[in-house]
Parts: sequence; C-alpha cells; structure tokens
Amino acid sequence: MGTGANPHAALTMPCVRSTLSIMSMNQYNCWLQERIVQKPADLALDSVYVLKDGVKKNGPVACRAAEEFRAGIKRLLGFSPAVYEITAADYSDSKYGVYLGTLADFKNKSIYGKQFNPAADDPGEDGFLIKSDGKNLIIAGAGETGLLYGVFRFLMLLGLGRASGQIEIKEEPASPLRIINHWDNIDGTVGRGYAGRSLFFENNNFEYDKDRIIDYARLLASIGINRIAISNVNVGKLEKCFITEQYLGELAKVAAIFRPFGIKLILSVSFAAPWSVGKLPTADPLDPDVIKWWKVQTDLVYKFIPDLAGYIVKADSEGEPGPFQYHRTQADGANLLARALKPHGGIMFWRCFVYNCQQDWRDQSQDRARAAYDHFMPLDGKFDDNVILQIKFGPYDFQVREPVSPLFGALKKTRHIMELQITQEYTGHQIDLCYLPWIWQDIMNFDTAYGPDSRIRDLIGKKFGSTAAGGAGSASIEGFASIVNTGRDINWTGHTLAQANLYGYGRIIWNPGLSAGEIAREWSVLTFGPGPAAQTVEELQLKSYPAYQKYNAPFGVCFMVTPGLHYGPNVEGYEFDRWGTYHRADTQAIGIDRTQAGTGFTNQYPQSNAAMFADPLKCPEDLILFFHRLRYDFKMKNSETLLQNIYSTHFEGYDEVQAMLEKWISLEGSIDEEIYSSVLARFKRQLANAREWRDQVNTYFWRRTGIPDKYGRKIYD
Ligand code: GCV
Repeated sequence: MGTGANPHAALTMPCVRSTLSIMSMNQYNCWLQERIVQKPADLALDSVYVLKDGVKKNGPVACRAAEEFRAGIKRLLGFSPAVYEITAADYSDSKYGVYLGTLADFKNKSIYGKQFNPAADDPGEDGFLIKSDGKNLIIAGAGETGLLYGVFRFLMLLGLGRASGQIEIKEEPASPLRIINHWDNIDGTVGRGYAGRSLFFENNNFEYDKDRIIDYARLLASIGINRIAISNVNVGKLEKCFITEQYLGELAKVAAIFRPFGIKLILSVSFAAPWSVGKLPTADPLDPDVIKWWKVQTDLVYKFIPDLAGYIVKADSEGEPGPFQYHRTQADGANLLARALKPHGGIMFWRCFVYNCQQDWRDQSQDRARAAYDHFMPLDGKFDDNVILQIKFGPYDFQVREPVSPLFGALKKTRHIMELQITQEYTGHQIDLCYLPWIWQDIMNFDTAYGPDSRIRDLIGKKFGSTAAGGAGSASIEGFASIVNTGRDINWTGHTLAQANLYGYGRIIWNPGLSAGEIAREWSVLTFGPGPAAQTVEELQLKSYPAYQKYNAPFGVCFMVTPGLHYGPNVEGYEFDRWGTYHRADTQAIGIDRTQAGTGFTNQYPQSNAAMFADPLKCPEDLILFFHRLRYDFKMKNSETLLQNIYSTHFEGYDEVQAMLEKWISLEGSIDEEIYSSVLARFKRQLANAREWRDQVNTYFWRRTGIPDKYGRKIYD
C-alpha cells in the first residue's frame, strides 16, 4: 500500500565484500561465523572421500557441497581437509574419514563396515542422511541438493557443539518450495526495504558485487532456500522488459550464481506486458495474439535460463494490471501464463492479494478481509496444474497480529503456498527488534479445523491431492514464499539481530515443528558463540515480539500506523482513506463486527472456527478487535475492561522495551563492539518509537472516552 520514505537512511551501512574489516565480518557472516569451535575428539575430519567423478557427475550443486564442507571445516576448525577421489571399490577399504555423496553413490557400498541401504534410508526430495560412529562421517543426499543441505546441517551441528559421538540423522524439508521474494527495483531502491539499497540493482541496471551475491546464495542455501525472485512484484517500466533480450543475459548471469547453491530464479512479470512491452492493443488473456505473445516470449526466456522456476504475478492489485480489466477471471489470467510456462516445466506463482484499494470509508458494506477468499474460493479447481496460488498468511496485509487466511484448508483443488513477510514493514522497519518466528510458530500451529491433522503444519508438503477430496492432503500447502529483509548494509539486514528473522524463516519452513525458542537458541549460539551473551540475545529475541505487539495497534485491530511509511503510530491515519482498513473507534466502542451479524467474514472459516471467532468470549484475545466491535467496558479474561487492557498493554510494551535496552547494555564489552553499538542505537530509537505508540494510543482513547487509567499512570491530555 502506498510507498514511504525510509526513515533511517542515517543508519544504513553499505559495503563491498572485499573492503570489509575483520570486525565488520562478524556482522557480515551472520550465522556462518568464522569461529574456532571444539573439534569432536575422534572424528576424522581431515580426509574427505568423494566418489571419483561422482560429485562432478552429480552436478554443480554436489561440487559446491564438497567445497562448502571444506570451507566450513576451515571456518570452524581452522584447517582445510584434503579431498580424495576414490573408486567404488575403494569404499570397502574403509579408510577413516568423511564420505560425501548422493545415495546413488553409496548404493550397496559397505563403508567402515556398515552396509548402506539407500532404499530403506531414502530421506526423500532434498533430504539427507548424516551418519557417524564417532570416528567416521557419512553425509548422503537424496540428490545433489540434499547433499548440500546435509553438509550445511553438519556444519551447523559442529557450530552448536552437537557433532560428536554417534550421529544418525535423516531429514527432509517439510516444504518442497522454500522461496525468497525480493521487492527490489532496478533503480536500486528496495520496496519495503530497511537494510540499504538493492543487492542486485543500481543506476537503472544490474549492478552488484558478485562475491557478495555468492555469499548471499550461501547464506540462503544454508537455511534451505531453493527459489528466489530478485525484483519487485510491482513491476516498473524497465523491469517489465526483463522478459526481453535487453535484460535476459543479465538475469541469466544472476541465475548462474545461484544455480550451484540449488537456488532457481523466479521472474516477476507484468500481466500487461503484451501491451506495454509487446505493443499489442490488448493484454486480454483470451486474445489469440496475447496467448501467442506469451508463448514466444516465454520460449525466449527459457533459452537464456533453462531452469527458471517460473513467473510471479501481482495482478489486479494496488494498481497492477490484471485480467479483471478485460472482465476475465483470475484463473483466466493465471492459466494464460501457466500454458506458456508448461512446456518448460515452469510454475505460475499467482498472488491472491486482490482487493479493492479504492474503497469509500463511508461504505460499511465492503470488508477488505473477505477479499482473497471471495475472489479465489469460487475458482478452486479452475487453475491449471502448474499454477500455484501465493496467499498472504492473513486476510489483511502482514499486520502484527492477524488470523490465518481462511483460504488455507479450504482450497482443495488448487495448488498453493503461503506468503510471509520477513522484511519488517509493519513490525518495526528493522529499527525495532521484533523476532518473527514467534508469530510464524503460531501460524504453523493454527488449526484450520478441516478434519483431523489440519493444523497449518500438518497441511504442509503433502502431495497435492494425495488423499480423498476433503482430507488434509488435498488441501496441501506446498511451501512458503517470503519478502526478504536483506540489502547492501554490512550486516545484510540493517539491524544485526534481524538476521534471526531470515534464519528463522528458513528453519521453520524446513521444519515447522521447531519452536521459536529452539530457533532463537540455534541462531544466537551460531552468531555469538556459546555462552552467556548468546543466552541474553536469545532472551531478547523471545521477548521482542510480545513487547512489539503490546505497544502496537491493540488486540488485532490493525493499521494504526503512519500511512505510506508504516513506521510509528497514527491512530486514525488510515481511517478516512481508500484502503479498506478501518477501526471506526467512537466514544463507546471500537472495531469491525465481522460475524454473521456484521460483514460475515467469520463464515469463511469452517463451522468450529467460525463459531470460535464469532464469540467474543471464545475468540483469542489478541484477535478480538479483528473480529468484533466491542464497547470499551467489555470485560476481558483478566476481568478488567477492554479500555483498561489497551492502556495497560501500551504501558507494559514500553516498559518491556526499556528492560530490553538495559539488558542489551549489560552486554557491553562481551560482544563485538560494532554490533553492540549499532544495535544500541536501534534500541534507543525503538524506545522512542514505543513511547510514541504508548502515548498516542493511550491519549487517543482517553480523549475519546474520558475514562482514566485505573492505576493512575500518566496519560497525556
Ligand atoms: C509490493 C503492501 C505493501 C506494498 C506491497 C504490497 C504487496 O501493501 O505496502 O508495498 O507491494 O503489500 O504485497 O503487493
């Protein structure tokens, strides 16, 4: 929605990889630090065996995996192991050491006396096995990407001090699609970016530090990312031409950098391209010339990038063109592009962020929260089999707290993924600390209530249509896409502690059973090393989301944020605007009634969830104002009124930020100085922001109601 200037230009710290000081490297290396850890006593890590030609035959990702193993051991143990190529017969010799390969390489081989049985051991696509008897180590990928992920998992274990003794690990990612979306523009700006300028673009061109993009690909691969779109879904004038020869050569170079890391490119395209780029009189999806244009253009794209994963389109949304212009459906639009992609094995990622952004605030009959379901549910089954709908996790727009979109669990005949937002558009612009795995964990555990095993985490990754219609399998979520929080700042994410959000995204979509706490622990130790500092940082991460939620818009009411910019409070900023984001607070009550008696949004959920959300006594309290219009004297679970709870959460949120700042100050001298001072500067700004939220929100409600805080805390007139 709209665009806003970045309020923290003063905080940006751009960098070129080769010019970094050793200290800055601590910020730059994220969770892949160069830090000598304790070597597992008997593990023979100095000799690595790969099947002669095996790794090479397996492809560039396998070669990269072997190289990453070598470099990772150097990073963590300070020596480079020797890599030997051996023949199949040599396996039975059982030299002590590390064996890297794919399951096919190890088929029926006996390694250090153990028979390897790939059929029984097969971990599934992108999966791996790690086995160790305490002396030797085998890392076997289901395929070459699995090998790469297995290598990174072993290095993570080493970094965490968990790589000694017997190891028997079999892992495969829950989500087949693990996608990063950039909203970068060719002029170098980043849509909703808070970490400096684009990693890929500058001066209306592709302009990047190649070493840095390699490092970026490594970071992403180390957390399992396998797809990336590098440019904005709001497709600019020049970016529209990315599907032409003018830019395809450049895109192909970027694709080549990511390829050995198992990451494939997705291309953001404009639905109107046949008209705006191809100069046809129309972009109507049923027009034969338009159909032909997409086919010809897509054939050209695949000549340059044969393994392109597909296209992503934002259609009929916030000014982006789409099929509605031609009175066609979203399915007509998506299928048009899907058919051009089909011969190449490409996927059409079609976003469901379709809503009326020209609403009249006076009109109470429309409810933006209904839009995605209303537009897409009636089309279930009408999309081609290479269309994947990309659905924002909530019905609104990445708010601090929203219910999970009712499309999840409901769509049975259409492939789909969930969209998250790592970049902190509404969650503090990477000035405020806000640890997002906290909310993602809640999303994963949300029960869609479509029968047994229908929590979001249960629906992920099941083969599409693998169980009877209506069962969980047919409602499978094939993975996740997220708008990323990275840019040219030294530390990639502006706020060094926001690296945990990128790390956490990769980890939780790989394994949705991981808790926010486990992820915070891993990240803190990998980043700061084991010890009290890591423990403090872990604690801060875990406290940050609840604190942010408290000083933000209360109880799921959403959008009390500065319009356009989306940082800092503006209680009525969106109240009389066109975006459909109203809370309609008056002197007696606040919120939108989304029950049957109101907009009927609750009915988009299956019966039990609809009943839960529709009853203010059963509705989760942090969503109560999303679903209900309540009087200020409504009694909350703690027996205090809604109004009193609004006051209290805002006072508490501020106090919690102050306590976090003090905790951070306690780390002075025990962690990297640059990290310490840059994070300190951000905590100070966060405190100022929390103060503004606290006082503006509390004053607003005090002025509306004339009811004071029962504990007599200061509310300004
Ligand atoms: C890419 C929000 C943001 C927009 C973004 C849009 C989207 O509305 O404010 O900047 O545009 O989401 O997801 O398409």
